[in-house]
Amino acid sequence: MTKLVLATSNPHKLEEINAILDTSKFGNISFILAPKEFNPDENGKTFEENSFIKAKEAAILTNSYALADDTGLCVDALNGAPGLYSARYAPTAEEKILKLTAELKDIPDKERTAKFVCSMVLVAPNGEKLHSTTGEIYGKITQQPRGIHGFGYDPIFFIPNLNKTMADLTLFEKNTLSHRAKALLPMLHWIDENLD
Ligand code: ITT
Repeated sequence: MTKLVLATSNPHKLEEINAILDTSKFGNISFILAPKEFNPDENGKTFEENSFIKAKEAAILTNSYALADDTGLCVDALNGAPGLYSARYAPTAEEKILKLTAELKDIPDKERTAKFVCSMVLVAPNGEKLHSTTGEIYGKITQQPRGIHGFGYDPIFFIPNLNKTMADLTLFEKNTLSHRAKALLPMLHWIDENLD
């Protein structure tokens, strides 16, 4: 059994990752949430730098292998914002959604393109970076939130070919196409091949 710490304070990420693991062939890999003291200073200049900062802090705190997920929503009409600042854009998910839809209120539908980016970094117990992966999904920002599933920005992230928002998708459906799943699967392969 390979046990790793998931370097996050966001329980939704653990839930999604555990659900991906449940339907994968990597039943030998499991994740536990980072301890309460986990409080990294996410001052990197890229998603990968922030992911590394988080993974390194969790690895050193727990003396274990640690995996971090740094995610952001990049909106083309806002030159990639909120991007790296997606978590700090507003205090709650509802406020983030209100602020973003207000900022985009005069932007026509065809210019509301956006992507979710997820950067995963795996770190050894001594803090050394071992591997990194990235996953992305393209969509559009809706005028109004819709859907009851998911978390964060999911209710305003529209996937045109499904005619659904990310929050219209069940956890299982989100996990077949999300930025997080696209970053996680190659990472699980790497862990399976390289860690005991
Ligand atoms: P950790 O840093 O502790 O992992 P966090 O929630 O702050 O938790 P991020 O910095 O990666 O994690 O997330 C940036 C923001 O994007 C934050 O507001 C999240 O709620 C949101 N977010 C992350 N993953 C998302 C997803 O799959 N769908 C929608 N929103 C997401």
